[in-house]
Amino acid sequence: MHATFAQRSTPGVASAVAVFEVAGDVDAACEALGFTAPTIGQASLRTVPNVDTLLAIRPSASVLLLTPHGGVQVCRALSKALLNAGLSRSDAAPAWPEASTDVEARMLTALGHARGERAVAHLLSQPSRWAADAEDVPASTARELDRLLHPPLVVATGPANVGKSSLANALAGRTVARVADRPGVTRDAVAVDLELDGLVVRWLDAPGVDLSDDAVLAEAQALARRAIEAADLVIWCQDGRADGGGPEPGAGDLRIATRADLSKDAPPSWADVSVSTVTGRGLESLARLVRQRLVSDAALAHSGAWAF
Ligand SMILES: Nc1nc2c(ncn2[C@@H]2O[C@H](COP(=O)(O)OP(=O)(O)OP(=O)(O)O)[C@@H](O)[C@H]2O)c(=O)[nH]1
Ligand SMILES: [Mg+2]
Repeated sequence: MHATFAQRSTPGVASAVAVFEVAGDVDAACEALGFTAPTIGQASLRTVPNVDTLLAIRPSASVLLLTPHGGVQVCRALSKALLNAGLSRSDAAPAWPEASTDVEARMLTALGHARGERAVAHLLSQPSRWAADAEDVPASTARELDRLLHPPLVVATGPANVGKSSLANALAGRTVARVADRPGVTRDAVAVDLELDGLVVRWLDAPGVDLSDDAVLAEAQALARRAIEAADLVIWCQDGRADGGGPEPGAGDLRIATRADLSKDAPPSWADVSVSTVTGRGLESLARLVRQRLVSDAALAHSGAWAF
């Protein structure tokens, strides 16, 4: 069968209705999809099994417009049904002669942009899952897996002079932010892409939250607060020896006790992990915790097909 399809409405964006255009051998395409082709020049209600009941409009012999409900999941399911029926995507990636399926071609294109060990491994496993008609991963899992391709924003915040910038440098393995033993060193937040436990994240090293000595710093803090609102994960950093007690309840999604080498005591009970940028202690655990909070072990272990 020679038939192609393209989603004409914006993929990945929910709307009242979506529009898919099928071109080529429309009769064979409809048969493969499990319904009778509409008469040329007419619009009829049709049901794509397990997907949706939709309006099928046939303006000419070789063109069919399908207008399902516009939810993201419905569109994904229809794309999958069209691929399974033997149609190829005309809006697919550039040609990959070595690809034997449309999904493989899309995977090769995605691979070209993918960064991070886990993104690559997960993309490589998709064509066989699609070929085996594996169930779709649930929407919540897809949202986590999408972070493998679109680096999530992580903001490190906390009091001044506790080692936030030193942490960014230690995780990056190079100097990305200035460090000094006095509060207020970081002004404008410094952003760096880091691979943490196989996941690339955009790490933002924010200025200390507890200083208000000048207008420039106050402005930098206001910008950082906006970044925190948009963040996928907020990391609260505080010196593990803090006498004033632990962080306020709700400070950060993950709480780190810093400068662990300076304390002989057990890590404070408020901390999810205790780190030292001098000895390297806790850095690997921190990387794993960050990755797990953003892309859970359960999402990575899900055997379903991911519409990457
Ligand atoms: N002993 C020890 N010192 C550290 C550690 N991490 C950072 N420091 C020191 O702590 C001081 C402050 O470090 P920064 O990384 O600049 O702290 P910051 O939180 O970014 O500070 P601001 O940008 O001013 O908010 C510096 O003198 C660092 O060398 C650590 O793990 N152990
Ligand atoms: Mg700093």
